[in-house]
Amino acid sequence: SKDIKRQLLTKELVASWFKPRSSTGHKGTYGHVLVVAGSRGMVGAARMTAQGALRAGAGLVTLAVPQKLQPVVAATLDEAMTIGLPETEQGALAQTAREEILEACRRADVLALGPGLGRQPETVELVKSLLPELEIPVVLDADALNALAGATPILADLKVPAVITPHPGEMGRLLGIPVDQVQNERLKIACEAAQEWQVVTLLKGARTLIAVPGGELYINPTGNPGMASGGSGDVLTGVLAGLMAQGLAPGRAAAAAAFLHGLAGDLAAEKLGELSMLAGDILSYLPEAIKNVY
Ligand code: NPW
Ligand code: AMP
Ligand code: MG
Repeated sequence: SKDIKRQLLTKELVASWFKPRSSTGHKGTYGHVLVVAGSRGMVGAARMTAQGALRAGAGLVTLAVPQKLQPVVAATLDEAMTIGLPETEQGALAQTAREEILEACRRADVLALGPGLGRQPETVELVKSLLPELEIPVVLDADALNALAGATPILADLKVPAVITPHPGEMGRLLGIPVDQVQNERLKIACEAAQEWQVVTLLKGARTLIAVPGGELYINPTGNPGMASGGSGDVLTGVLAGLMAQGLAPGRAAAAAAFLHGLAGDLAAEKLGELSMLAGDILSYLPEAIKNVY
């Protein structure tokens, strides 16, 4: 791993990946993100993912949730379209949601899958049977990753570009190793995961790492422990999918998302303090963070 090109992310580097919006651009130009997320008790994860994609500049966002959650997400998210999917008695996605998700994917440019889905066996089976059928790039986070613990060949066999965004706990589950081991060998583990599964691997936590298969290893300097509270990662997943929808390659999209998300967190901490800032404040400061580089 000594020959891997390490790059500390900077404002200038991230800025160089963005091109100005064409003056004649329309919403179709900037891509359509499909977010499949949420379950009873984890509605916020779904909403914050969709809002992250919107704030990152996606042209259209559709949020698909278990059907009983649709009224509440529709009523609280003006800019996103919503879909209600078949659900289990416990309010998580049912296996029969598969065809409807694939149908919605045909109208989208990128799929963000996982935040707040929960770990019910039926939802786990849904995720595992859905992934081999995908035909658009995908961001896998949270319970989509938990569903793949012990089933990582599904990751390696994906026929579409993919980014995984595990926190150290999720990475430990995926690899079947303790969290300490992930933290003690973050660099090696991120690079090996990217290489082995051929997916862009964004390993979260202080100094988030982004390993691109056969390419760069980016190190993110932005962010602060004020971001260590519920929902922060869900926002990141949305931002990342929003950047991919606009045409950034998955590796650059992941690196730019980590940088901008951390910068928004730093601006929020500066104004509100690390203790009181919320994940929703990361969303509120994203425009200012993005204006810094774009
Ligand atoms: P420990 O024990 O705390 O030290 P889980 P989750 C470890 C949804 N959410 N460094 C941690 O370690 C998510 O989207 C919904 C070291 C523990 O072992 C998911 O779907 C919200 N260790 C679902 O909830 C808001 C770290 O990982 C384990 C670490 C569960 O996701 C909240 C915890 O991970 C949430 O986003 C680090 N940096 N980070 C909503 N409002 O709807 C984590 N660990 O069990 O996967 O729990 O991350 O909360
Ligand atoms: P999640 O655990 O999925 O909610 O993701 C948490 C998000 O907050 C990730 O983007 C982390 O990188 C970020 N984060 C958490 N703690 C810190 C920290 N101490 N320093 C910088 N970023 C952090
Ligand atoms: Mg998370």
